[in-house]
Amino acid sequence: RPFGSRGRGVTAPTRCRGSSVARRGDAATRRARAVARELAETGTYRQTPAELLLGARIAWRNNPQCVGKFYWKGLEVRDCRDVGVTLSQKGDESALFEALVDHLRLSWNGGRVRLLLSVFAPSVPDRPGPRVWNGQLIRYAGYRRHDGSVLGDPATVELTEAVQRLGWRGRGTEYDVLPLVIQWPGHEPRFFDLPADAVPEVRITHPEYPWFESLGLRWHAFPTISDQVLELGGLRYPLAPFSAWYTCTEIGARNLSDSNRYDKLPEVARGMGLETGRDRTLWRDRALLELTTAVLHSYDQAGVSIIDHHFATKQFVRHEERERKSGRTCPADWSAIVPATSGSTTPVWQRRYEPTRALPNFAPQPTLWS
Ligand code: NRG
Repeated sequence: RPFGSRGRGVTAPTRCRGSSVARRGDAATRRARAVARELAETGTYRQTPAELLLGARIAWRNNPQCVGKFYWKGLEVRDCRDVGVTLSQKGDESALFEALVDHLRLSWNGGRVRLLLSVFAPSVPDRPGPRVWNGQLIRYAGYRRHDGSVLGDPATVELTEAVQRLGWRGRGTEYDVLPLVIQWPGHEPRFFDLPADAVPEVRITHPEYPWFESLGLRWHAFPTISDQVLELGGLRYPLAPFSAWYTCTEIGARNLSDSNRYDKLPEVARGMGLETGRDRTLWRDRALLELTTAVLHSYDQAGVSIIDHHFATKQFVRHEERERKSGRTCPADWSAIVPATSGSTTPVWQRRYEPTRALPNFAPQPTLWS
């Protein structure tokens, strides 16, 4: 492991281990009784590391939005439940920040991106758990200009403005990484700039078009969803950031190309010499394909884990089969599973899914800043 996860202060996170022994009915009954007792006495209970690990994996398996669930048993969990928790109601934001930075370094893993979830303090009676404002730990700022256009990522304009109201000032480039805003509900938020080594990025080049590099496109190496609450065993963990690798279409066929995101297709098409005056030349489709090709190529060249949508959807179908053999259904939202481009060429296109809501799971929660 290139980066240590331990040794920073008294509340160093520990890793959960899988339970190798199947629990017998009587052990489960004893555990249920102990939980009931703890609940009656304290209004909450503390899950064991094994419960946390298995619960988090099942929460991922239950999530209908994710095409990558084939790997649910490979999820690693960092137990950060005691990080930043202080005797006073107001917890320590700096300790949370350090642990979040560690999460990024561990997930990055030198380019071999890890499937990693860090679980912070749950909400307990009289003390809601900590939150971060950011939808992902690494995201680019979006600055609204006077003429209504946006510099950077239009998806983060409101968050960027909220962070600016806290006193943050970005450099004003197209790819300014937003600071992390950490808040214990009921207390003032604090913001922290991420250190550069925790924000690995990939510059986008094309395998055949040398001019592509001069477009100056880039993206962060992997996503880390940080605004969803983990609902597990009746407890709520409002800060449980989750990292895994990207599918190339998320970046090439959405983040950099959506007309309400970076909107780069016109520039790519111009570089390719396409006629952009008429839809019927299919310039958007052709530019979209080359942009996605460039994303895949660049991540591969940089040695950063990424998967293509054909492989991802084949694995998803294998996951469905495995679930069926285990006697389970596979909750899924068709519109999230079918990739943003070439949908009909993938095996999920012909299939139908039910986005059944099962627990444990990850769920959106209201933003703290608007
Ligand atoms: N489309 C978003 C990320 C959503 C989740 N995708 C993942 N999750 N791959 C984006 O940033 O483009 N994951 O945990 O790997």
